Amino acid sequence: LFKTSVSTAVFQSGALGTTEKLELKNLVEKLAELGYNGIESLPYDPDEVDVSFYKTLPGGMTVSAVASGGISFRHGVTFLDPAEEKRAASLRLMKRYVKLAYDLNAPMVLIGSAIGKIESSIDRERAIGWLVDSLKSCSHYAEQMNVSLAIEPINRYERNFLNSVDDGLDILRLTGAENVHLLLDTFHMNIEEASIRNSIRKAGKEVVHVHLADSNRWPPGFGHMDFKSIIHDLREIEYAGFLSLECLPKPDAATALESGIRYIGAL
Ligand code: LER
Ligand code: MN
Repeated sequence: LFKTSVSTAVFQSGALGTTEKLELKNLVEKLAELGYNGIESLPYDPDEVDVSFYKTLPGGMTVSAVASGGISFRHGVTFLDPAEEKRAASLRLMKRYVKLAYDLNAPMVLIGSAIGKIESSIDRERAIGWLVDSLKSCSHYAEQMNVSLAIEPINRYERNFLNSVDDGLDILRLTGAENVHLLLDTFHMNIEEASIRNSIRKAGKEVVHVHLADSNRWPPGFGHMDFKSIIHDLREIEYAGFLSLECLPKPDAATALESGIRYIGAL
């Protein structure tokens, strides 16, 4: 049986373009009641997080991961910003997310949209060099706190490189850090991977976190992806992390939460 969690992105207006908003307190109570094992926190700013709240979660829930998307969509900076001071700002922020993960006893920081895009004025190799340098710097910092980093391949409509598992594995190779791994998001995989099965097998032990959403980014079961097969493949690679629901709050937030865990549990 896999551990399950839900990303607060599902309920925050702004993230994922969603409009529904649930009070965090109500959300965690609902998650515990439904039998989830954890919550994935997506704080817009690490300093705004009430650490004590996350330390006393109901039902023995833990923080499955801290997501760092706020770096780009709240603070407007990324690892690949052409302006050096903005790249430096994104790195400083990322380290605050790492410290937050440590404070919340979360095993990892998720690095997705904070990576940014390669601007047309910037040479690709140079941009990848910036990314790798930032990841190395973060990984050294995170290592001291026993926190891992999970890089997320994101589909081509949101990012103009690092879209597939192969691309992610390339970045891991270039970074060469023991605590930098991969986050696989089934929604992005459905768009980018030639074979989800082969990509999961190829990623193997590098998979440390999984985002679940169906082909239309609704909860699993509302689109046309074969989750039975995905779950089978994750078992085969002996995946031991969380299956974390990161979907649109469709058909509505309560149904997304309820059907999410029911569907996963039945597979
Ligand atoms: C974040 O985990 C993600 O999947 C992105 O699509 C959000 O922009
Ligand atoms: Mn995701």
